[in-house]
Amino acid sequence: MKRGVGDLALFGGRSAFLQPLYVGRPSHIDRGRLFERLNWVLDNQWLTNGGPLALEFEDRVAELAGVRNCVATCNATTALQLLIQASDLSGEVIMPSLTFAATAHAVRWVGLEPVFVDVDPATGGMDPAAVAEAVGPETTAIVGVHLWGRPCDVDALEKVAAEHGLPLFYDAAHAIGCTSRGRPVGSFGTAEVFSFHATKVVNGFEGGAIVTNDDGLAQRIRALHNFGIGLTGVSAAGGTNGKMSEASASMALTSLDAFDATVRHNRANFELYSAELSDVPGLTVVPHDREESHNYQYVVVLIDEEQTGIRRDLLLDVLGAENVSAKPYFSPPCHQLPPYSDRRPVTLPHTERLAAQVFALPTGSTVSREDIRRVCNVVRLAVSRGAEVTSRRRRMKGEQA
Ligand code: T4K
Repeated sequence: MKRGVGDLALFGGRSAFLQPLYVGRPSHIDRGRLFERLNWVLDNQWLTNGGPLALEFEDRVAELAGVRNCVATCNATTALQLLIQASDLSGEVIMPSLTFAATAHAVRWVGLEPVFVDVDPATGGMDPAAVAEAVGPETTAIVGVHLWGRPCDVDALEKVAAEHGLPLFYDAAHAIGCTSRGRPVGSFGTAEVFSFHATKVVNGFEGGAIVTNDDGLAQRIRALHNFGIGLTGVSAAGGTNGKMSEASASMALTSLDAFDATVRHNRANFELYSAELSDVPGLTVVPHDREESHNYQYVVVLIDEEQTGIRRDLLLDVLGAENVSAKPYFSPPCHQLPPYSDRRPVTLPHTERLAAQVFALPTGSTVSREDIRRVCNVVRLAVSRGAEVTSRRRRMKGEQA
């Protein structure tokens, strides 16, 4: 237990953790079941190209999302590209800037232009009023992001999209198993995209999926993710190789088997973090709607520098010295990142404020209650003595210079 600022590892104390504690550590996996599936794949001698395990995974994800179609892919970035390519679009795509760069890069990679809009300061979700304002003659689609697994204002976005006759897609990379008014994420808009990257609550080493009730769209995506084979319509679009392998499907199915247990663990972690940090002035553990289902895969915290006297990045340095790898998801926001920052500058005040305040703390099934108590001990100490930590750090830097 650290009691004074001098105990912090940044100032010479002993690190709270011998081994690094990561955000995004892959969750526990039933190795017996995984190896059983991999053995089956090897016996079956069908390793990719729409293999039986990838198809089984697609059925299970479609059911979870409450839709008719799921196409599993090698990752979510490719899934977003496939979705846009299969929709035969050109022009500008309205999206939030407060997201992982992949959302914007996927759009740009297929020759469209991301147009960034601000978020609702209370939720971090894309602001539907800002979307309505941004629609112009070049707008070809809207992409919402269920940031940190918190669903967007889906009804309001649906309305804006319908008014302007635009397709509405969701980047649901964080949001498998989450609901909005009891309806599962995956069933909103024209189509949604999940990520099954190693760091996600369901992981296929790498992996992604597009889910939709649009049968024609699903058919085109299925063809495009296999070099365009079987396409007659938009065959000019060619195709790519975006398939999920049977090795990934083995992992993804085994991870999906553990989904409920992983979420229970994540939820208990989230509640412990909230209890430990709720009375620290200037810190907010971003809450989840208790009426809805949530996967709790990110524990997201906001820090108010004015109230605490310590900047988010200095707090991350404090944690880093303790061997705790907290992550500023997502900072800088996309509009401040190359190649987008080279364009005409835009100002998105709520996005910029949240991006300066946000960080994610380690969670997942490998993070124990004792780990969380130790992380919270450091966070409480550094934040409650924020001004002292800041001035000591400045002195230290001055002495080193
Ligand atoms: N849209 C959104 C909104 C997204 O957040 C993402 C991805 C995408 C689209 C695209 O999905 P994919 O194409 O990836 O399917 C990580 C992930 O690589 C990325 O998938 C994820 N979002 C993003 C939020 O997080 P980084 O740059 O933070 O990765 P990295 O290597 O720093 O690892 C993150 C943490 O996880 C570290 O603390 C280390 C730990 N880790 C990582 C890996 C790979 C492990 O402990 N074990 C591992 O195997 O992007």
